[in-house]
Amino acid sequence: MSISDLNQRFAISGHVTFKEGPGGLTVAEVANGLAASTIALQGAHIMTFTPRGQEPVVWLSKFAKFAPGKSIRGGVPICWPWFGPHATDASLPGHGFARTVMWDVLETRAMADGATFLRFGLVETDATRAQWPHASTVQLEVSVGSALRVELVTRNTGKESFVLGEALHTYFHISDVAKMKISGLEGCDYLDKVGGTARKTQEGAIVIESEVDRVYLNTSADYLIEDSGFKRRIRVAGQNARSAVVWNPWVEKADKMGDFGPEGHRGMVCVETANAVENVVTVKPGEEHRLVATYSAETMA
Ligand code: TA6
Repeated sequence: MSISDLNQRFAISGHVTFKEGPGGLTVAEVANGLAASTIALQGAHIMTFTPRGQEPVVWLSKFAKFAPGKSIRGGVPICWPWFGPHATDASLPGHGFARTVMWDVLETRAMADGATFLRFGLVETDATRAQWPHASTVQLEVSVGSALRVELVTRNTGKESFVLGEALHTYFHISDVAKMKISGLEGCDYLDKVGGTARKTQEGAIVIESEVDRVYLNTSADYLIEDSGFKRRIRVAGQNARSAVVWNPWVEKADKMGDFGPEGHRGMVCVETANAVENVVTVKPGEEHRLVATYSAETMA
């Protein structure tokens, strides 16, 4: 659909318009009385989220590359229908294909509380069907208000069950990694992916002083990103999510990736709401599975 068709069908004054964004990507530009957000139709990728009068909550690399078919460094990449490498075929893209293919806009709505609601649906093609030969649909529901609520909805429309891995791979904007700690995962087992894959147990809050790449398993609580530099706490509240991934590439890996920029790793941390590794989900015929994350920021004394 062209940008003018999108605006005719889905723009709402005081809430959302559609335009050409960086790299020629079509974006939904949300601006209401509570927050602003930019969402690319490629990947239904939430690129920014900034509550009114605050620092951005979501981090987007200043060196992000925007191009058709390429994942954007930052924002909320959607890992679907698998997380990390594919279980049996190493030639398939890491974290699945949902973040790099086109999604349609299905609905926009102004909410009674001033938030803006948007619903996107992944566009199936021969290429997606070749990678995921299961009868299914996947939609992303986003509410942009004083909090950002994201719901990834997978439906099994076929006659066979399938196994799904998924993550909302959210990059958070922090003042400095040295001024940040993450609580809520104390006592959880995790797979430490730095230098092998060892199973460990989290003791105390998470402090990041070197590369961190961990999949926490069988989780349930809210996670709090406490940032003494910005004097704020970002709350990550998940539903139907049994894993959490915490990632910061640190210097060497970020330099190799080429889209972080110098010292880029210092201003971000990924805290991902997920179902991964032993927490993958079986979706039965006719069933719907809904992965939910709500991100809100609170001032710290
Ligand atoms: O979620 C953490 C992780 O899987 C890391 O291992 C790291 O490589 C990262 O995601 C980024 O992956 P990407 O494919 O976006 O470069």
